[in-house]
Amino acid sequence: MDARPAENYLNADYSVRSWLLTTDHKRIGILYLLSITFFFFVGGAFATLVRLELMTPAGDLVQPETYNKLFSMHGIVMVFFFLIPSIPAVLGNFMLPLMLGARDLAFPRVNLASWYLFNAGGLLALGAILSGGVDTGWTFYTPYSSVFSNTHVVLTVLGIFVAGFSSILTGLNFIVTTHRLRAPGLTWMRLPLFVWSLYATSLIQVLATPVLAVTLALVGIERLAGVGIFDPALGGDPVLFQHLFWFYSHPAVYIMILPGMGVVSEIVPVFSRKRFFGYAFVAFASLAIAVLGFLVWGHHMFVAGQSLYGGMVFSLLSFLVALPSAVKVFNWTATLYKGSISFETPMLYALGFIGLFTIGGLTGLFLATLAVDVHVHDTYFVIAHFHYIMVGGMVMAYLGGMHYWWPKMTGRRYPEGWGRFAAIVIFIGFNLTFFPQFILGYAGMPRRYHAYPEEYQVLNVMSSAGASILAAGYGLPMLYLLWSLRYGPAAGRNPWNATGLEWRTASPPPAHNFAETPVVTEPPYFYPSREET
Ligand code: HEM
Ligand SMILES: [Cu+2]
Repeated sequence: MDARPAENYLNADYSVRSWLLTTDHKRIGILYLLSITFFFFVGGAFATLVRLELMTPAGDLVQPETYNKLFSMHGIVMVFFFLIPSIPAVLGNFMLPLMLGARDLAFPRVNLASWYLFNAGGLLALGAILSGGVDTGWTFYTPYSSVFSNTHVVLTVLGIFVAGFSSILTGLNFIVTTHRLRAPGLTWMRLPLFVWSLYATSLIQVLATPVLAVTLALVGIERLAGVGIFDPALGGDPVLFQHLFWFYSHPAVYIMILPGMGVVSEIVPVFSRKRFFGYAFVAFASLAIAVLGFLVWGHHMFVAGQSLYGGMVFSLLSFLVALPSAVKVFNWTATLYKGSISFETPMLYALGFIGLFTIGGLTGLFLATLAVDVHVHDTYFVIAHFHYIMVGGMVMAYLGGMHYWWPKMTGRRYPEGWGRFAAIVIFIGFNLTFFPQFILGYAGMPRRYHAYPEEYQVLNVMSSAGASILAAGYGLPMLYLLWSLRYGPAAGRNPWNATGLEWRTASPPPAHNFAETPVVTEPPYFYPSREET
Protein backbone atom coordinates (compact mmCIF):
# COMPACT_ATOMS: atom_id res chain seq x y z
CA MET A 1 0.00 0.00 0.00
CA ASP A 2 1.46 3.34 -1.02
CA ALA A 3 1.90 5.86 1.78
CA ARG A 4 0.84 9.47 1.56
CA PRO A 5 2.67 11.15 -1.31
CA ALA A 6 5.40 13.53 -0.24
CA GLU A 7 4.05 16.40 -2.31
CA ASN A 8 0.28 16.93 -2.50
CA TYR A 9 -2.27 19.71 -2.85
CA LEU A 10 -2.45 20.16 0.93
CA ASN A 11 1.23 20.61 1.65
CA ALA A 12 2.24 22.29 -1.60
CA ASP A 13 2.33 25.60 0.28
CA TYR A 14 1.21 26.20 3.85
CA SER A 15 0.67 29.96 3.78
CA VAL A 16 -2.79 31.43 4.35
CA ARG A 17 -2.23 33.54 1.26
CA SER A 18 -1.70 30.45 -0.86
CA TRP A 19 -5.12 29.21 0.27
CA LEU A 20 -6.96 32.50 -0.17
CA LEU A 21 -5.55 32.99 -3.68
CA THR A 22 -5.61 29.36 -4.75
CA THR A 23 -7.04 28.35 -8.09
CA ASP A 24 -6.76 24.64 -7.32
CA HIS A 25 -10.26 23.12 -7.48
CA LYS A 26 -9.37 20.80 -4.61
CA ARG A 27 -8.44 23.62 -2.26
CA ILE A 28 -11.51 25.57 -3.34
CA GLY A 29 -13.63 22.52 -2.50
CA ILE A 30 -12.09 22.56 0.98
CA LEU A 31 -12.75 26.29 1.31
CA TYR A 32 -16.42 25.69 0.48
CA LEU A 33 -16.45 22.87 3.00
CA LEU A 34 -15.42 25.32 5.71
CA SER A 35 -17.97 27.95 4.61
CA ILE A 36 -20.97 25.68 4.38
CA THR A 37 -20.12 23.84 7.60
CA PHE A 38 -20.27 27.21 9.30
CA PHE A 39 -23.68 27.97 7.77
CA PHE A 40 -24.94 24.50 8.66
CA PHE A 41 -24.33 25.33 12.30
CA VAL A 42 -25.96 28.74 12.01
CA GLY A 43 -29.04 27.20 10.38
CA GLY A 44 -28.99 24.38 12.93
CA ALA A 45 -28.99 26.84 15.83
CA PHE A 46 -32.20 28.40 14.51
CA ALA A 47 -33.76 24.96 14.07
CA THR A 48 -32.92 24.12 17.68
CA LEU A 49 -34.76 27.20 18.89
CA VAL A 50 -37.76 26.39 16.69
CA ARG A 51 -37.97 22.87 18.10
CA LEU A 52 -37.54 24.17 21.66
CA GLU A 53 -40.45 26.58 21.24
CA LEU A 54 -42.63 23.78 19.89
CA MET A 55 -42.04 21.52 22.90
CA THR A 56 -45.03 23.12 24.61
CA PRO A 57 -48.39 24.14 23.13
CA ALA A 58 -48.23 27.64 24.62
CA GLY A 59 -46.03 30.14 22.79
CA ASP A 60 -43.93 30.57 25.88
CA LEU A 61 -40.28 30.60 24.85
CA VAL A 62 -40.17 33.47 22.36
CA GLN A 63 -42.51 36.17 21.08
CA PRO A 64 -44.48 35.39 17.91
CA GLU A 65 -42.44 37.98 15.99
CA THR A 66 -39.22 36.32 17.10
CA TYR A 67 -40.53 32.90 16.17
CA ASN A 68 -41.31 34.14 12.65
CA LYS A 69 -37.71 35.25 12.36
CA LEU A 70 -36.37 31.95 13.67
CA PHE A 71 -38.05 29.72 11.09
CA SER A 72 -37.41 32.24 8.30
CA MET A 73 -33.72 32.45 8.99
CA HIS A 74 -33.50 28.70 9.46
CA GLY A 75 -34.96 28.16 6.00
CA ILE A 76 -33.01 30.92 4.28
CA VAL A 77 -29.63 29.86 5.67
CA MET A 78 -30.19 26.15 5.12
CA VAL A 79 -31.53 26.43 1.57
CA PHE A 80 -29.42 29.19 0.06
CA PHE A 81 -26.23 28.89 2.09
CA PHE A 82 -26.02 25.20 2.85
CA LEU A 83 -28.12 22.84 0.72
CA ILE A 84 -27.69 24.46 -2.68
CA PRO A 85 -23.90 24.71 -2.51
CA SER A 86 -23.30 21.57 -0.43
CA ILE A 87 -22.64 18.70 -2.83
CA PRO A 88 -21.88 20.67 -6.03
CA ALA A 89 -19.53 23.19 -4.48
CA VAL A 90 -17.72 20.88 -2.06
CA LEU A 91 -17.73 17.39 -3.55
CA GLY A 92 -18.35 18.55 -7.12
CA ASN A 93 -15.50 21.02 -7.08
CA PHE A 94 -13.16 18.53 -5.55
CA MET A 95 -14.10 15.48 -7.59
CA LEU A 96 -15.25 16.65 -11.02
CA PRO A 97 -11.79 17.28 -12.55
CA LEU A 98 -10.44 14.14 -10.90
CA MET A 99 -13.29 12.05 -12.27
CA LEU A 100 -12.73 13.51 -15.73
CA GLY A 101 -8.98 12.97 -15.60
CA ALA A 102 -8.44 16.74 -15.88
CA ARG A 103 -5.96 19.02 -14.16
CA ASP A 104 -8.56 21.52 -12.98
CA LEU A 105 -11.90 23.07 -13.89
CA ALA A 106 -12.10 24.97 -17.17
CA PHE A 107 -12.00 28.36 -15.43
CA PRO A 108 -10.01 28.06 -12.20
CA ARG A 109 -10.06 31.77 -11.41
CA VAL A 110 -13.79 32.03 -11.96
CA ASN A 111 -14.03 29.16 -9.50
CA LEU A 112 -12.14 31.13 -6.87
CA ALA A 113 -14.26 34.21 -7.60
CA SER A 114 -17.38 32.06 -7.05
CA TRP A 115 -16.21 31.20 -3.56
CA TYR A 116 -15.70 34.87 -2.77
CA LEU A 117 -19.14 35.75 -4.14
CA PHE A 118 -20.68 33.00 -2.03
CA ASN A 119 -19.04 34.33 1.10
CA ALA A 120 -19.91 37.92 0.26
CA GLY A 121 -23.56 36.90 -0.06
CA GLY A 122 -23.33 34.91 3.15
CA LEU A 123 -21.86 37.89 5.00
CA LEU A 124 -24.69 40.14 3.82
CA ALA A 125 -27.25 37.58 5.00
CA LEU A 126 -25.39 37.24 8.30
CA GLY A 127 -25.43 41.03 8.56
CA ALA A 128 -29.20 40.94 8.16
CA ILE A 129 -29.44 38.29 10.85
CA LEU A 130 -27.21 40.12 13.29
CA SER A 131 -28.98 43.42 12.76
CA GLY A 132 -32.35 41.94 13.74
CA GLY A 133 -33.25 39.27 11.21
CA VAL A 134 -35.98 38.78 8.68
CA ASP A 135 -39.45 37.27 9.12
CA THR A 136 -40.89 36.57 5.66
CA GLY A 137 -40.17 32.85 5.46
CA TRP A 138 -37.60 31.59 2.97
CA THR A 139 -40.21 32.14 0.23
CA PHE A 140 -40.49 35.95 0.66
CA TYR A 141 -44.15 35.97 -0.38
CA THR A 142 -45.47 39.37 -1.42
CA PRO A 143 -47.15 41.69 -0.53
CA TYR A 144 -45.94 40.82 2.98
CA SER A 145 -42.25 40.97 2.03
CA SER A 146 -42.60 43.96 -0.27
CA VAL A 147 -44.96 46.13 1.77
CA PHE A 148 -45.64 45.08 5.35
CA SER A 149 -42.61 43.42 6.88
CA ASN A 150 -40.44 45.85 8.80
CA THR A 151 -37.50 43.47 9.08
CA HIS A 152 -34.26 43.34 7.04
CA VAL A 153 -35.70 42.05 3.79
CA VAL A 154 -33.54 44.15 1.45
CA LEU A 155 -30.24 43.11 3.01
CA THR A 156 -31.26 39.45 3.00
CA VAL A 157 -32.38 39.35 -0.62
CA LEU A 158 -29.20 41.22 -1.57
CA GLY A 159 -27.19 38.47 0.12
CA ILE A 160 -29.06 35.76 -1.79
CA PHE A 161 -28.71 37.79 -5.00
CA VAL A 162 -24.93 37.94 -4.65
CA ALA A 163 -24.61 34.28 -3.65
CA GLY A 164 -26.70 33.41 -6.72
CA PHE A 165 -23.87 34.52 -8.99
CA SER A 166 -21.63 31.98 -7.33
CA SER A 167 -24.18 29.29 -8.17
CA ILE A 168 -24.50 30.42 -11.80
CA LEU A 169 -20.74 30.63 -12.34
CA THR A 170 -20.13 27.25 -10.76
CA GLY A 171 -22.75 25.75 -13.06
CA LEU A 172 -21.16 27.32 -16.14
CA ASN A 173 -17.74 26.16 -15.06
CA PHE A 174 -18.94 22.57 -14.60
CA ILE A 175 -20.72 22.50 -17.97
CA VAL A 176 -17.72 23.75 -19.90
CA THR A 177 -15.39 21.46 -17.97
CA THR A 178 -17.48 18.39 -18.73
CA HIS A 179 -17.61 19.27 -22.42
CA ARG A 180 -13.98 20.17 -22.89
CA LEU A 181 -11.75 18.44 -20.37
CA ARG A 182 -12.62 14.76 -20.46
CA ALA A 183 -9.64 12.39 -20.60
CA PRO A 184 -8.98 10.44 -23.82
CA GLY A 185 -11.51 7.61 -24.08
CA LEU A 186 -13.91 9.12 -21.55
CA THR A 187 -16.94 9.29 -23.83
CA TRP A 188 -20.28 10.66 -22.62
CA MET A 189 -21.60 7.14 -22.12
CA ARG A 190 -18.62 6.34 -19.92
CA LEU A 191 -19.02 9.31 -17.60
CA PRO A 192 -19.57 8.51 -13.93
CA LEU A 193 -23.21 9.06 -12.96
CA PHE A 194 -22.11 11.67 -10.44
CA VAL A 195 -20.78 13.70 -13.37
CA TRP A 196 -24.09 13.32 -15.20
CA SER A 197 -25.96 14.52 -12.16
CA LEU A 198 -23.67 17.52 -11.76
CA TYR A 199 -24.17 18.32 -15.43
CA ALA A 200 -27.97 18.27 -15.08
CA THR A 201 -27.72 20.32 -11.89
CA SER A 202 -25.52 22.87 -13.63
CA LEU A 203 -28.09 23.34 -16.39
CA ILE A 204 -30.68 24.22 -13.76
CA GLN A 205 -28.28 26.54 -11.95
CA VAL A 206 -27.50 28.44 -15.12
CA LEU A 207 -31.07 28.66 -16.41
CA ALA A 208 -33.10 29.15 -13.23
CA THR A 209 -30.94 31.15 -10.84
CA PRO A 210 -31.12 34.36 -12.89
CA VAL A 211 -34.91 34.27 -12.53
CA LEU A 212 -34.61 34.18 -8.77
CA ALA A 213 -32.02 36.94 -8.83
CA VAL A 214 -34.33 39.19 -10.85
CA THR A 215 -37.33 38.34 -8.68
CA LEU A 216 -35.53 39.16 -5.46
CA ALA A 217 -34.09 42.31 -7.01
CA LEU A 218 -37.65 43.37 -7.85
CA VAL A 219 -38.73 42.87 -4.25
CA GLY A 220 -35.80 45.01 -3.12
CA ILE A 221 -36.58 47.68 -5.70
CA GLU A 222 -40.24 47.72 -4.79
CA ARG A 223 -39.44 48.14 -1.11
CA LEU A 224 -36.96 50.92 -1.73
CA ALA A 225 -38.72 52.77 -4.55
CA GLY A 226 -42.37 51.74 -4.23
CA VAL A 227 -42.81 51.02 -7.93
CA GLY A 228 -45.81 48.68 -7.78
CA ILE A 229 -44.72 45.39 -9.28
CA PHE A 230 -46.19 43.13 -6.63
CA ASP A 231 -48.10 45.62 -4.45
CA PRO A 232 -51.82 45.47 -5.37
CA ALA A 233 -52.34 48.95 -3.95
CA LEU A 234 -50.02 50.25 -6.67
CA GLY A 235 -51.48 48.07 -9.41
CA GLY A 236 -49.00 45.22 -8.89
CA ASP A 237 -49.77 41.52 -8.66
CA PRO A 238 -48.66 39.60 -5.56
CA VAL A 239 -49.33 36.26 -7.21
CA LEU A 240 -46.87 37.17 -9.98
CA PHE A 241 -44.20 36.95 -7.30
CA GLN A 242 -45.19 33.36 -6.54
CA HIS A 243 -44.93 32.41 -10.20
CA LEU A 244 -41.49 33.92 -10.53
CA PHE A 245 -40.28 32.57 -7.20
CA TRP A 246 -41.37 28.99 -7.85
CA PHE A 247 -40.18 29.08 -11.43
CA TYR A 248 -36.74 29.11 -9.83
CA SER A 249 -37.41 27.38 -6.57
CA HIS A 250 -39.07 24.27 -7.85
CA PRO A 251 -36.13 23.55 -10.19
CA ALA A 252 -33.92 24.57 -7.26
CA VAL A 253 -35.23 21.66 -5.23
CA TYR A 254 -33.65 19.52 -7.92
CA ILE A 255 -30.39 21.43 -7.47
CA MET A 256 -30.72 20.10 -3.95
CA ILE A 257 -31.44 16.47 -4.83
CA LEU A 258 -29.84 15.58 -8.18
CA PRO A 259 -26.25 15.77 -6.87
CA GLY A 260 -27.32 13.56 -3.97
CA MET A 261 -28.68 11.00 -6.43
CA GLY A 262 -25.34 11.19 -8.23
CA VAL A 263 -23.39 10.42 -5.06
CA VAL A 264 -25.63 7.44 -4.33
CA SER A 265 -25.12 6.17 -7.87
CA GLU A 266 -21.36 6.15 -7.21
CA ILE A 267 -21.60 4.40 -3.86
CA VAL A 268 -24.12 1.65 -4.66
CA PRO A 269 -22.14 -0.24 -7.35
CA VAL A 270 -18.86 -0.07 -5.37
CA PHE A 271 -20.33 -1.63 -2.25
CA SER A 272 -22.39 -4.15 -4.22
CA ARG A 273 -19.45 -5.07 -6.45
CA LYS A 274 -21.75 -4.98 -9.42
CA ARG A 275 -22.02 -3.14 -12.63
CA PHE A 276 -24.61 -0.34 -12.52
CA PHE A 277 -27.97 -1.62 -13.69
CA GLY A 278 -29.44 0.59 -16.44
CA TYR A 279 -26.65 3.15 -16.61
CA ALA A 280 -28.02 5.04 -19.63
CA PHE A 281 -31.50 5.26 -18.11
CA VAL A 282 -30.14 6.85 -14.98
CA ALA A 283 -27.93 9.26 -16.90
CA PHE A 284 -30.87 10.45 -19.00
CA ALA A 285 -33.22 10.45 -16.02
CA SER A 286 -31.05 13.22 -14.56
CA LEU A 287 -31.59 15.30 -17.68
CA ALA A 288 -35.31 14.46 -17.77
CA ILE A 289 -35.68 15.60 -14.16
CA ALA A 290 -33.87 18.83 -14.95
CA VAL A 291 -36.15 19.56 -17.91
CA LEU A 292 -39.46 18.48 -16.34
CA GLY A 293 -38.54 20.33 -13.17
CA PHE A 294 -39.11 23.58 -15.06
CA LEU A 295 -42.71 22.69 -15.87
CA VAL A 296 -44.23 22.04 -12.46
CA TRP A 297 -43.84 25.24 -10.44
CA GLY A 298 -47.62 25.72 -10.29
CA HIS A 299 -47.99 22.81 -7.87
CA HIS A 300 -46.97 25.24 -5.14
CA MET A 301 -49.92 27.45 -6.04
CA PHE A 302 -52.90 25.12 -6.17
CA VAL A 303 -54.62 27.15 -3.48
CA ALA A 304 -53.33 30.56 -4.58
CA GLY A 305 -56.18 31.28 -6.97
CA GLN A 306 -54.93 29.35 -9.97
CA SER A 307 -57.57 28.20 -12.47
CA LEU A 308 -58.77 24.64 -12.12
CA TYR A 309 -57.40 23.78 -15.55
CA GLY A 310 -54.06 25.30 -14.65
CA GLY A 311 -54.05 23.20 -11.52
CA MET A 312 -54.86 20.04 -13.46
CA VAL A 313 -52.01 20.57 -15.92
CA PHE A 314 -49.51 21.26 -13.16
CA SER A 315 -50.76 18.23 -11.26
CA LEU A 316 -50.27 15.96 -14.26
CA LEU A 317 -46.82 17.35 -15.00
CA SER A 318 -45.81 16.88 -11.36
CA PHE A 319 -46.71 13.23 -11.60
CA LEU A 320 -44.48 12.99 -14.67
CA VAL A 321 -41.42 14.19 -12.69
CA ALA A 322 -41.91 11.24 -10.43
CA LEU A 323 -41.20 8.87 -13.32
CA PRO A 324 -37.49 9.56 -13.85
CA SER A 325 -37.08 9.67 -10.05
CA ALA A 326 -38.69 6.26 -9.78
CA VAL A 327 -36.47 4.97 -12.60
CA LYS A 328 -33.47 5.81 -10.45
CA VAL A 329 -34.83 4.11 -7.36
CA PHE A 330 -35.60 1.06 -9.45
CA ASN A 331 -32.10 0.95 -10.93
CA TRP A 332 -30.35 1.36 -7.58
CA THR A 333 -32.43 -1.48 -6.24
CA ALA A 334 -31.68 -3.63 -9.28
CA THR A 335 -27.98 -2.88 -8.84
CA LEU A 336 -28.16 -4.07 -5.24
CA TYR A 337 -30.03 -7.21 -6.25
CA LYS A 338 -27.75 -10.25 -5.93
CA GLY A 339 -24.74 -8.03 -5.34
CA SER A 340 -22.10 -8.91 -2.76
CA ILE A 341 -23.10 -6.08 -0.49
CA SER A 342 -20.90 -4.70 2.28
CA PHE A 343 -22.21 -2.20 4.78
CA GLU A 344 -19.47 0.35 5.11
CA THR A 345 -20.43 3.84 6.27
CA PRO A 346 -20.95 5.35 2.77
CA MET A 347 -23.22 2.45 1.90
CA LEU A 348 -25.29 2.93 5.06
CA TYR A 349 -25.87 6.54 4.07
CA ALA A 350 -26.70 5.53 0.50
CA LEU A 351 -29.26 2.97 1.66
CA GLY A 352 -30.70 5.55 4.06
CA PHE A 353 -30.96 7.97 1.17
CA ILE A 354 -32.83 5.52 -1.03
CA GLY A 355 -35.45 4.77 1.63
CA LEU A 356 -35.95 8.33 2.81
CA PHE A 357 -35.94 9.84 -0.66
CA THR A 358 -38.60 7.33 -1.67
CA ILE A 359 -40.84 8.41 1.20
CA GLY A 360 -40.26 12.07 0.34
CA GLY A 361 -40.97 11.49 -3.34
CA LEU A 362 -44.11 9.45 -2.77
CA THR A 363 -45.56 12.05 -0.42
CA GLY A 364 -44.81 14.58 -3.16
CA LEU A 365 -47.36 12.70 -5.22
CA PHE A 366 -49.92 13.09 -2.44
CA LEU A 367 -49.27 16.82 -2.53
CA ALA A 368 -49.47 16.96 -6.30
CA THR A 369 -52.98 15.54 -6.07
CA LEU A 370 -55.28 18.56 -6.16
CA ALA A 371 -57.82 17.54 -3.55
CA VAL A 372 -55.26 16.23 -1.08
CA ASP A 373 -53.22 19.40 -1.37
CA VAL A 374 -56.21 21.53 -0.37
CA HIS A 375 -56.25 19.58 2.89
CA VAL A 376 -52.54 19.51 3.70
CA HIS A 377 -51.22 22.69 2.06
CA ASP A 378 -49.21 24.79 4.53
CA THR A 379 -49.34 22.10 7.19
CA TYR A 380 -46.62 20.02 8.77
CA PHE A 381 -47.27 17.40 6.11
CA VAL A 382 -45.50 19.65 3.62
CA ILE A 383 -42.70 20.28 6.12
CA ALA A 384 -42.23 16.53 6.56
CA HIS A 385 -42.32 15.97 2.77
CA PHE A 386 -39.53 18.35 1.95
CA HIS A 387 -37.41 17.47 4.96
CA TYR A 388 -37.53 13.81 3.96
CA ILE A 389 -36.02 14.85 0.66
CA MET A 390 -33.74 17.66 1.66
CA VAL A 391 -32.43 16.31 4.98
CA GLY A 392 -33.16 12.60 4.56
CA GLY A 393 -32.00 12.73 0.97
CA MET A 394 -29.51 15.48 0.36
CA VAL A 395 -27.82 15.62 3.75
CA MET A 396 -27.55 11.82 3.93
CA ALA A 397 -26.01 11.76 0.45
CA TYR A 398 -23.66 14.58 1.37
CA LEU A 399 -22.44 12.67 4.42
CA GLY A 400 -22.22 9.46 2.40
CA GLY A 401 -20.13 11.25 -0.22
CA MET A 402 -17.94 12.88 2.42
CA HIS A 403 -17.13 9.47 3.90
CA TYR A 404 -16.68 7.83 0.51
CA TRP A 405 -14.23 10.45 -0.75
CA TRP A 406 -12.69 11.43 2.60
CA PRO A 407 -9.73 9.04 2.10
CA LYS A 408 -9.14 10.61 -1.31
CA MET A 409 -9.47 14.17 -0.06
CA THR A 410 -7.30 13.82 3.02
CA GLY A 411 -5.22 10.70 2.43
CA ARG A 412 -6.50 9.32 5.74
CA ARG A 413 -9.10 6.77 6.73
CA TYR A 414 -11.81 7.61 9.24
CA PRO A 415 -12.70 5.15 12.05
CA GLU A 416 -15.20 2.80 10.40
CA GLY A 417 -16.99 1.76 13.60
CA TRP A 418 -17.69 5.36 14.58
CA GLY A 419 -18.79 6.07 11.04
CA ARG A 420 -21.40 3.32 11.07
CA PHE A 421 -22.55 4.24 14.56
CA ALA A 422 -23.08 7.89 13.57
CA ALA A 423 -24.95 6.90 10.39
CA ILE A 424 -27.36 4.78 12.43
CA VAL A 425 -27.87 7.49 15.07
CA ILE A 426 -28.59 10.02 12.32
CA PHE A 427 -31.06 7.68 10.63
CA ILE A 428 -32.97 7.08 13.86
CA GLY A 429 -32.89 10.73 14.91
CA PHE A 430 -34.04 11.83 11.50
CA ASN A 431 -37.09 9.57 11.42
CA LEU A 432 -38.07 10.40 14.96
CA THR A 433 -37.88 14.09 14.09
CA PHE A 434 -39.79 14.13 10.85
CA PHE A 435 -42.11 11.14 10.69
CA PRO A 436 -44.43 12.53 13.40
CA GLN A 437 -44.74 15.68 11.31
CA PHE A 438 -46.58 13.78 8.57
CA ILE A 439 -49.19 12.80 11.15
CA LEU A 440 -49.28 16.28 12.69
CA GLY A 441 -49.88 17.85 9.31
CA TYR A 442 -52.47 15.34 8.27
CA ALA A 443 -54.22 15.97 11.58
CA GLY A 444 -54.27 19.65 10.74
CA MET A 445 -51.35 21.40 12.43
CA PRO A 446 -50.46 24.39 10.26
CA ARG A 447 -46.83 25.35 9.67
CA ARG A 448 -45.27 28.61 10.86
CA TYR A 449 -47.29 28.95 14.10
CA HIS A 450 -45.54 29.32 17.43
CA ALA A 451 -48.42 28.00 19.56
CA TYR A 452 -50.80 25.11 18.96
CA PRO A 453 -53.69 23.16 20.55
CA GLU A 454 -52.73 20.67 23.24
CA GLU A 455 -53.62 17.56 21.28
CA TYR A 456 -50.59 18.12 19.06
CA GLN A 457 -48.10 18.13 21.92
CA VAL A 458 -47.12 14.46 22.08
CA LEU A 459 -46.07 14.34 18.44
CA ASN A 460 -44.26 17.65 18.77
CA VAL A 461 -42.30 16.42 21.77
CA MET A 462 -41.33 13.29 19.83
CA SER A 463 -40.14 15.51 17.01
CA SER A 464 -38.08 17.74 19.28
CA ALA A 465 -36.57 14.71 21.03
CA GLY A 466 -35.65 13.29 17.64
CA ALA A 467 -34.06 16.59 16.71
CA SER A 468 -31.68 16.38 19.66
CA ILE A 469 -30.67 12.83 18.68
CA LEU A 470 -30.16 14.07 15.13
CA ALA A 471 -28.02 16.97 16.32
CA ALA A 472 -25.87 14.63 18.41
CA GLY A 473 -25.56 12.37 15.36
CA TYR A 474 -24.33 15.26 13.21
CA GLY A 475 -21.80 16.17 15.88
CA LEU A 476 -20.10 12.76 15.71
CA PRO A 477 -18.63 12.96 12.17
CA MET A 478 -17.39 16.46 12.98
CA LEU A 479 -15.35 15.00 15.83
CA TYR A 480 -14.00 11.78 14.33
CA LEU A 481 -13.28 13.27 10.91
CA LEU A 482 -11.19 15.98 12.56
CA TRP A 483 -9.54 13.27 14.65
CA SER A 484 -8.73 11.26 11.54
CA LEU A 485 -6.91 14.21 9.97
CA ARG A 486 -4.14 13.60 12.46
CA TYR A 487 -4.50 10.01 13.60
CA GLY A 488 -6.29 8.21 10.78
CA PRO A 489 -4.26 5.46 9.04
CA ALA A 490 -2.99 6.25 5.54
CA ALA A 491 -5.64 5.52 2.95
CA GLY A 492 -3.67 4.59 -0.12
CA ARG A 493 -4.74 5.24 -3.65
CA ASN A 494 -7.92 3.19 -3.82
CA PRO A 495 -9.17 1.99 -0.41
CA TRP A 496 -12.57 0.80 -1.72
CA ASN A 497 -11.19 -0.94 -4.81
CA ALA A 498 -13.42 1.29 -6.85
CA THR A 499 -13.31 2.04 -10.55
CA GLY A 500 -13.27 5.69 -11.66
CA LEU A 501 -10.36 7.92 -12.52
CA GLU A 502 -10.27 9.71 -9.17
CA TRP A 503 -8.95 6.48 -7.62
CA ARG A 504 -6.06 6.25 -10.06
CA THR A 505 -4.10 9.08 -8.51
CA ALA A 506 -2.49 9.38 -5.10
CA SER A 507 -4.43 10.23 -1.91
CA PRO A 508 -4.36 13.14 -1.30
CA PRO A 509 -3.87 13.98 -4.98
CA PRO A 510 -0.85 15.99 -6.11
CA ALA A 511 -1.52 19.63 -6.98
CA HIS A 512 -1.93 18.79 -10.67
CA ASN A 513 -4.04 15.69 -10.05
CA PHE A 514 -2.38 13.15 -12.36
CA ALA A 515 1.28 12.56 -13.12
CA GLU A 516 0.23 11.74 -16.66
CA THR A 517 -3.18 12.05 -18.29
CA PRO A 518 -5.12 8.83 -17.71
CA VAL A 519 -6.68 6.98 -20.62
CA VAL A 520 -10.07 5.30 -20.31
CA THR A 521 -10.61 1.95 -22.00
CA GLU A 522 -13.53 0.48 -20.10
CA PRO A 523 -17.20 1.22 -19.49
CA PRO A 524 -18.00 2.81 -16.10
CA TYR A 525 -18.45 0.69 -12.96
CA PHE A 526 -16.57 -2.18 -14.52
CA TYR A 527 -16.74 -4.80 -11.79
CA PRO A 528 -16.52 -8.07 -13.70
CA SER A 529 -18.52 -9.98 -11.15
CA ARG A 530 -20.04 -13.35 -10.62
CA GLU A 531 -22.17 -13.15 -13.74
CA GLU A 532 -19.14 -12.79 -15.97
CA THR A 533 -16.52 -15.00 -14.33
C1 HEM B 1 -41.87 13.36 -7.04
C2 HEM B 1 -41.45 14.58 -6.97
C3 HEM B 1 -42.12 15.68 -6.16
C4 HEM B 1 -43.42 16.09 -6.17
C5 HEM B 1 -44.52 15.56 -7.03
C6 HEM B 1 -43.52 17.18 -5.23
C7 HEM B 1 -44.67 17.89 -4.95
C8 HEM B 1 -44.78 18.94 -4.09
C9 HEM B 1 -45.95 19.75 -3.91
C10 HEM B 1 -47.25 19.58 -4.65
C11 HEM B 1 -45.68 20.70 -2.98
C12 HEM B 1 -46.58 21.82 -2.49
C13 HEM B 1 -47.28 21.44 -1.25
C14 HEM B 1 -48.01 22.59 -0.66
O1 HEM B 1 -47.38 23.58 -0.26
O2 HEM B 1 -49.25 22.49 -0.55
C15 HEM B 1 -44.33 20.49 -2.56
C16 HEM B 1 -43.70 21.26 -1.63
C17 HEM B 1 -42.34 21.24 -1.46
N1 HEM B 1 -41.46 20.33 -1.99
FE1 HEM B 1 -41.93 18.78 -3.21
N2 HEM B 1 -42.31 17.39 -4.64
C18 HEM B 1 -41.43 16.51 -5.20
C19 HEM B 1 -40.11 16.42 -4.94
C20 HEM B 1 -39.42 17.33 -4.17
C21 HEM B 1 -38.00 17.38 -4.06
C22 HEM B 1 -37.04 16.48 -4.80
C23 HEM B 1 -37.73 18.39 -3.18
C24 HEM B 1 -36.40 18.88 -2.63
C25 HEM B 1 -35.22 18.48 -2.88
C26 HEM B 1 -38.95 18.99 -2.77
C27 HEM B 1 -39.06 20.08 -1.95
C28 HEM B 1 -40.20 20.72 -1.64
C29 HEM B 1 -40.28 21.91 -0.83
C30 HEM B 1 -39.09 22.68 -0.26
C31 HEM B 1 -41.62 22.23 -0.70
C32 HEM B 1 -42.25 23.31 0.16
C33 HEM B 1 -41.97 24.68 -0.23
C34 HEM B 1 -42.56 25.64 0.76
O3 HEM B 1 -43.77 25.90 0.69
O4 HEM B 1 -41.82 26.13 1.63
N3 HEM B 1 -39.98 18.31 -3.38
N4 HEM B 1 -43.79 19.39 -3.25
CU1 LIG C 1 -42.18 21.98 -6.27
